[in-house]
Amino acid sequence: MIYKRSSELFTAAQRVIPGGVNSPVRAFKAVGGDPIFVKEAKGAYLYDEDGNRLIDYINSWGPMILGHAHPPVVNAVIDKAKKGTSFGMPTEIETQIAELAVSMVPNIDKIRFVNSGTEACMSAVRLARGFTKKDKIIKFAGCYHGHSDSFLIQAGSGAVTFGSPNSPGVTEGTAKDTLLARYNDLEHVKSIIKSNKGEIACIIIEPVAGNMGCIPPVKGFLEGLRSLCDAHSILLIFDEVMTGFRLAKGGVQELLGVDADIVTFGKVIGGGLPVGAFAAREEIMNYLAPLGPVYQAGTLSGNPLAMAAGLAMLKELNNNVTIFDSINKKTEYLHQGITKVLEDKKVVHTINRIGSMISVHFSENPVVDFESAAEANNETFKKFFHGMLDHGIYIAPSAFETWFITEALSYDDLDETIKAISITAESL
Ligand code: KE4
Repeated sequence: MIYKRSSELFTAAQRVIPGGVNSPVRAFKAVGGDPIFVKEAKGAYLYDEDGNRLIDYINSWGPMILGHAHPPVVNAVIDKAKKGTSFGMPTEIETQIAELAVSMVPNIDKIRFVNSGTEACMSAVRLARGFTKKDKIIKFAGCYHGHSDSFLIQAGSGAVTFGSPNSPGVTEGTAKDTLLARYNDLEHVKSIIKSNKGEIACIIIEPVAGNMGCIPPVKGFLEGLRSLCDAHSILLIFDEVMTGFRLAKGGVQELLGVDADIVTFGKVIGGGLPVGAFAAREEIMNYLAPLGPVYQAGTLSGNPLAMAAGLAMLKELNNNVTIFDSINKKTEYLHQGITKVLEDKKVVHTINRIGSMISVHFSENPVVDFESAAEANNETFKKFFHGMLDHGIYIAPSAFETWFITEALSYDDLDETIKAISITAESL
């Protein structure tokens, strides 16, 4: 593959944008080489600035569950834009998408829209602290809840990709209120709660982790967290920015049958436009301004274009729930294909998968938490990434990410992907 034009554009971008990107994980720093500049995308395919067609397994890090430029979403945005792009006033469409989201997701009565997953998680923690009148939070090493100060302690995704899971700029004062636990380790959570009796406002977790690769919760883990939260008056926050409206219509709460107190959303809920949201039962949400004392605001929150994209997306999913089964079957097919070719080539690996989230780890051990994810062979991953790219397959440029499957993928696309893996595996 030739990427001459992308490299030229990257050189120009670096002069005026730090690192040439507006989000670090796009920079290919972890895998080497210059990032690909995309010109346009349709369905399962990206078309880059050099005219290459790539099969996309990032899908904007999750939102494009129905494929790029999905007509109902695009048309909704076009129609809405003709009537104005932002008002800073309430609009009917905000109520429409709120009603639909509340009808799709268990345990939520009210929802507040913001502009990113970071904003949703940051606001959810502030709300939990305000509601419980306690300061400390528990997060899990390797989980990523966006770049708000409280979360950049052993964070996953781009933070760990660049070896800065604890970012400079986060004060000791902030860091001291963030307690760090091991994912899938209930005993560790119990010991932290014991050492901080009466001080913990919430536990925030990716109920299926996606920012250290895909790591599902072991049986009983989420249920154990629910019991601990009930016993100690701690709010359980499910960060479903990645899993929401992807792993099931009602997200992980529906899929695994464990109730959260607050749920955060992003990605799919915006249909590719900047939307985040957080939701809970009425008793909690009514603590938010202008009703209650917990302040949270945003000039572009509930932006009509973003709401139009999100509403069109949620309607598609709500009206065709067979999509979830179809996309899960495609992911299972891909899993089986990858396993076969990597075993044939005797490549040491382990694959984690749940629903339409899947990740390949070049490790002989099970990957169940951040520590075991970090043990995987990153050099092998780099070769794997570039080998796939050379064959027109675009996966996340980091070993600490999940592959995002889109319904737009055909089985021919999956076969092409598996074939590319088979060829790439020869040089691993
Ligand atoms: P944003 O602020 O990036 O919209 O959402 C933050 C966030 C919160 N919670 C979870 C579970 C998330 O996965 C994310 C963001 N995901 C990463 C990809 N793993 C965003 C990619 C990027 O930083 O560019």
